[in-house]
Amino acid sequence: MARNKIALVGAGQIGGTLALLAGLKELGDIAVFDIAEGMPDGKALDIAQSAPVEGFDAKMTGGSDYSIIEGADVVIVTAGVPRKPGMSRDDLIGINTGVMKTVGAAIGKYAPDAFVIVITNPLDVMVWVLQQASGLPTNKVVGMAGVLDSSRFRTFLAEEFKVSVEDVTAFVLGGHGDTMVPLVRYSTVAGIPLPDLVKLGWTTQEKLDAIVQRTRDGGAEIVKLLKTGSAFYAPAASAISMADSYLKDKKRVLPVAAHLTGQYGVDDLYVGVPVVIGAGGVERIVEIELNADEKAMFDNSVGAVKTLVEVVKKMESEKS
Ligand code: A3D
Repeated sequence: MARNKIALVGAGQIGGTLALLAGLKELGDIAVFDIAEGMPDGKALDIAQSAPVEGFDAKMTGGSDYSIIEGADVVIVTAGVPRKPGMSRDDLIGINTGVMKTVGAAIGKYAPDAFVIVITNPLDVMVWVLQQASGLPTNKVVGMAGVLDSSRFRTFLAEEFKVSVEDVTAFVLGGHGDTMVPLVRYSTVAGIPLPDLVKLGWTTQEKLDAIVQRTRDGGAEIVKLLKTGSAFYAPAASAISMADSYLKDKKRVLPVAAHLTGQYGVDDLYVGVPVVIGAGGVERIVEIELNADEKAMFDNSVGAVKTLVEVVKKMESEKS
């Protein structure tokens, strides 16, 4: 049986980490594309030379011709520009919309059967643009944000409770931005919901509120420290877990930016919700009931995504 093929469009900080992780986990052969000539070839060669030491088999190819992504089973897109200190994710919209259109068209041409994971910001809008440009079905095109946001939430909670990160589950809904909705009552330590842990005296409501806020600001905290770019290790690990669930038909329930057609009262937008990822791509969208407060936060987040989609539509109509 031939190995799976994973194509990475964008070979920067996240792209390089994705290539290394996909190799270490033996997800398949890896093709790395970037417009910066030589760089994807160099990274592919460097990672290939780590394989004998680490003991994995994967063919690594790099290049600046889109034909190298041909026939990919999974495509992960990080092409574009990241944030610098003082910039919001939304400031990237002008440049990255154009990049998504080009990349989407190339995926439609060379890898029309792939499962596509977009990471480029502003995430929820960029995945919408890329899906349209690619012509791929909406269940095969998703955005990575929720796995990262909930992993940040889990990290902070595990630190607060002094328990293993493995025993903390967290639930984050909504767009990837300052309006994301970490759902406290659906987040647990070994199945015990966070509000019960407050009652048990494990933490206080004030500390929990501070952790929720730190999760919302998780990306900015790292941008401020790095000074020259944004987070890349955890974003790469998060996207790899989504690719793994698709390639192995694991049917994991993961929060991803998925195309909604009426669920949660949202139509034709990509927003972060829990979904089942298996061999069919997004196989099911999990629609949970929200209380009034959660619904208000979710609607606010959806409103922020909708505003950005309108900005893109206006930009495009002014061009034509
Ligand atoms: P970076 O290291 O700059 O890599 C981006 C790469 O894209 C560079 O190597 C560029 O040469 C390349 N590129 C630019 N234009 C094109 C093009 N037209 N075609 C192909 N490649 C191109 O950035 P990064 O890897 O740190 O981040 C990549 C993206 O992910 C940015 O938009 C970030 O904002 C975003 N990001 C998203 C999250 C989410 O959770 C959604 C987290 C972290 C970063």
